[in-house]
Amino acid sequence: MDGDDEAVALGRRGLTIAALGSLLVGGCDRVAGNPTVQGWLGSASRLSLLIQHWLAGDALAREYSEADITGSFKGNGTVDPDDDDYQAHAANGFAEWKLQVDGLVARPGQYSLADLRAMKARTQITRHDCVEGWSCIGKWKGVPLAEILERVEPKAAARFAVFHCADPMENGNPATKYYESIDLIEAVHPQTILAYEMNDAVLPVAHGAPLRLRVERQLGYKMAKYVMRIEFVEDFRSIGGGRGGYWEDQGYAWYAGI
Ligand SMILES: Nc1nc2c(c(=O)[nH]1)N[C@H]1C(S)=C(S)[C@@H](COP(=O)(O)O)O[C@H]1N2
Ligand SMILES: [Mo]
Repeated sequence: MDGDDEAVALGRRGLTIAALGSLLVGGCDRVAGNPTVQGWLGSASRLSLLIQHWLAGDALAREYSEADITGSFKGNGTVDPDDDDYQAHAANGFAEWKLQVDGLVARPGQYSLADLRAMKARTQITRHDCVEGWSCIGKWKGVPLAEILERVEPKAAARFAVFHCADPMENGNPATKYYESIDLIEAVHPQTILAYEMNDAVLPVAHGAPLRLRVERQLGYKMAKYVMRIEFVEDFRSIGGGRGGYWEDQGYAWYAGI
């Protein structure tokens, strides 16, 4: 682990893991009285989501040691996006690439890889479980998604983060690009990161370069590779097939908790 990984404070504005924990203990009154939390969790339904998530078993996914890392981590699904824009960025080492963050946020932003690398980083060695029945252990380094939320400030109506990816899933057809979504509670979980490194090297194209999501308590298909844009929304019914993700639209569960 990196030195600065230890205390994953959820930001300058004071929303820390400890604060989230005390919300559970302290109950609704404390939330209602806390204007920082109110901005994100402004409604009773969001608070109940928070409580459900944090009470649903172990809060952190297991982390492993260097010795456990799988020798050749399988690349699955798309391993080289069939998209001209993406290929141009890849040819250029993603030097001109920027992550777009927009939707229901107070301050939409665009972040280069250098910008993301300058933010707080987290490193974690975790097991990736694909719904197909295989698992690999890998080491990931990236920026906690909570850091991005701190910067863009989701509005009270925002409930989900939607990850728009570069890769078309059917014959280069841009209407079939991979996408995924998680709720804001999962978004601020300390192990939810946007990874730009894998096993101490720059994230390879096969594994989602330049940036891929890690959501360590859920199955592999939630972990969007080739993330180009994060959109904050109130609901995802108008996106893609309306079920919150490419595989969800084919019938997989939206909540893929392990
Ligand atoms: N953009 C995008 N993200 C994706 C996929 C994909 O095809 N495209 N496949 C998903 C599935 S099913 C799995 S198991 C993992 C595979 O990640 P890996 O290639 O690093 O093993 O990525 C997930 N994220
Ligand atoms: Mo998967």
